[in-house]
Amino acid sequence: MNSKLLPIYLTIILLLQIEPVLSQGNAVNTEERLQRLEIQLDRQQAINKELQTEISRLNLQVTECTSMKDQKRENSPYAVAFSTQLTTTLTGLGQHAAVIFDKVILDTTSSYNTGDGVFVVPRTGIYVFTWTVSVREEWWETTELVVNGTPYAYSLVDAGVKGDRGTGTQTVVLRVKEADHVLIRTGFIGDGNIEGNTYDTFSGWILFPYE
Ligand SMILES: [Ca+2]
Repeated sequence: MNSKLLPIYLTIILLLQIEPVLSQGNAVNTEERLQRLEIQLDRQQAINKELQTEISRLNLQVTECTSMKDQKRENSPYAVAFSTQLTTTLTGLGQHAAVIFDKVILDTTSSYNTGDGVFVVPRTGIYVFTWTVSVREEWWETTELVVNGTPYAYSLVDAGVKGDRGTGTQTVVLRVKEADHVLIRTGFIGDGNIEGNTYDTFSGWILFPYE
C-alpha cells in the first residue's frame, strides 16, 4: 500500500464509523424531544384540569352569590311592599271609619294589620300608596288615605242605577317615617257601603328609603 494513501484510508474508515453514531445521536435527540413534549403535555393537561376545577368552583360561587343576593334583597328592610284585598262587602260604615282590607296578598315586612287595616311604616322613605274602592248600583262613597290621622289623598266613586257599578282608584306618593300609621278610611260623605268582594285593594311600596 502506498504509504501516502494511508491517512486517507484511515479518514474514510473513521468517517464510516462515526456516521452511525451521528445518526444514533439524532435519534436520541428526537427521543429526548418527544419525552420533553410528553412531559410538557402532561403538565399542560394537569393545568387544564386545575383550571376546569377552578372554573367549576367559581361558577358555584357565582350561583351561591346570586342566590344570597336574592335572599338578601328579599330579607332587606329596604324591600318594603304590601298588597291587600277586601274580600267581603262592607255596609253601614260611618264617617272616617277604617276600611279594613281583610286579606294580605303580599307583605314583605309583615307591616299591615288585618285587625285594624293599618300599615305601620317599617322604614322611613318615599312610598307609593294606591287603593281601589268599588260600589254597587246607587251607592256612592268617598275614601281617603290618612297618615297618623291626617288625610293626604281622596277618592270618590259613584254608581248609577239599574245594575250600574262604580270603581275608583287613587295613587299618592308620600314621604313617611318609620312607625307612621297609614290607613284607608271613609270620608265625610258617602252612604257607607263598599263593594269589596275581592275587587278592592290597598297596596304600597317603598320608592326610596331614607336613613
Ligand atoms: Ca249615584
